[in-house]
Amino acid sequence: MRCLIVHHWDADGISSAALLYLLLRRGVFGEPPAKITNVTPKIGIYSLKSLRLQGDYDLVIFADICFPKEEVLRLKRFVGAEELWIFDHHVQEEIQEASVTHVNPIIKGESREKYPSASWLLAEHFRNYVTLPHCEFLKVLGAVGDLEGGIKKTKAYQDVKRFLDGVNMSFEEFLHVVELVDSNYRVGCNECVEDAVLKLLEAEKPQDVLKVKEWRERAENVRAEIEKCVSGCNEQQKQEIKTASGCNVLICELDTRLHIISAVTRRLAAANPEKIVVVVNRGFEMEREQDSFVQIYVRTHLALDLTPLIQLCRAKGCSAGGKPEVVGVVASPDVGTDFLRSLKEFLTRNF
Ligand SMILES: [Mn+2]
Repeated sequence: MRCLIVHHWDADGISSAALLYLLLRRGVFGEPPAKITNVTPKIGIYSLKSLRLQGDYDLVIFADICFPKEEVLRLKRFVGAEELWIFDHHVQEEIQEASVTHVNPIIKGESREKYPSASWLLAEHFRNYVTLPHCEFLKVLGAVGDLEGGIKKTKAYQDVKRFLDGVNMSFEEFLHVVELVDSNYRVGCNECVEDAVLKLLEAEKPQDVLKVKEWRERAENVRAEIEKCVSGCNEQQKQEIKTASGCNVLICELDTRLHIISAVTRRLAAANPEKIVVVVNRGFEMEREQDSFVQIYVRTHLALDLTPLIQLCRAKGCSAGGKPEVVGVVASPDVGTDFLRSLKEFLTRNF
């Protein structure tokens, strides 16, 4: 049996892929595979087109990422797989097809506190089959990766706390572990992300991650660039608009080659909890193509549901995804400027 894992590039995607290796090797999906490969789409581009695939597989598993039904089925046919599984917790349409199993309790109405990450979902889904300390580490790493400090407000935090006490690590130190794992995608390196899954399989406890020298160096550069962008936003002339119901929308423009828009948006939203924060990055370039894609992130601490934005973005030909409190968009250069205007109008009218 040969298995292909397609995973998101962030700490949750990486942890989920590593968890899948452990589960597969323990025979959770039938006889342990003779070959397991993991791939992530081109960082920042939510499209299957950007996957570099070779060879045939019997089983494909998606972790912490999903695509429209047609693309998922095309991939399955392309690699000749008989079976495909999806484990995700983002807001998406359910794929109902023979030989496709879509596991996403969030779209079935389950509470997001119960499933804060894809890693958590995997660990819970297979809890009766596998219990290893290593699984617990990966489960917690994905969840803290996705929610950071926000996890303290969820019920899941009890488990996180118990785990951290057990390995004798503070929450702040563990955030540093997340930062090191995330640095692999933030520098825009696909190979680094894919390799990080294998490195995590060797790291049995969080302290082992802190010793990985390349990750420490990457994280150092990333941290400096995030600080530069956040202070740049604070110094920029304030671009604010007001929505129909009186919310303030704060808009900030970045120019960075690193994939830090989500981190910068998170920081600005935390500093402006009464606003909807929109961050735009035009500095992000594809490696070969010269065209600049426009990345946009919207995040708010107001208890709003931003997911209707996803539909708007897709209708305008952009790729988009997210959760009620955060939506990420990639717009191709030709729709970039127009799209931004539509986005502002949409926010003004609907929030
Ligand atoms: Mn996730």
